[in-house]
Amino acid sequence: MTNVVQKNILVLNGPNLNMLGSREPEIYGTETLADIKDILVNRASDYDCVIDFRQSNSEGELVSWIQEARGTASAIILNAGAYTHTSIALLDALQTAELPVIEVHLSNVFKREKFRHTSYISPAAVGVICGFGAKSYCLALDALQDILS
Ligand code: DHK
Repeated sequence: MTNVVQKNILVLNGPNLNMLGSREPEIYGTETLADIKDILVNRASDYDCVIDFRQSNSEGELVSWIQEARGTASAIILNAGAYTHTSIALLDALQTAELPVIEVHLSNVFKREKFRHTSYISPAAVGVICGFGAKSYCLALDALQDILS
């Protein structure tokens, strides 16, 4: 008998990502956050994964969700939006979570303004995926299959 262990993947989205679809579509694409959730949930059905997909504009709420993930989630996929470039609080929370973290961005931040080239959260991440639009999230989920197996 095979023992299938289901993995809970917490997918966190930071500020302004609730505006996807209408927000600077030439940079972020035309898919909404709901579209991205659907794509990811669909992809997760190929794996033994459950997706818990959330968005907040509040740094504190994101910190609380990361704290709660310890002991309940198997891994975190995080697009921290602009907090990527500012938040020591998110870095501290991620380092305490003791979970594999994949940092994702829709856009290629390295092709953009210099302030987007710095990430405060990368030191807590296994890896960073950026520039592939909604597919960045799928690539993160793919990467986690190897990490979690
Ligand atoms: C999303 C944001 O909201 C920006 O603040 C980041 C990131 C880039 C993204 O590409 O998904 O700089």
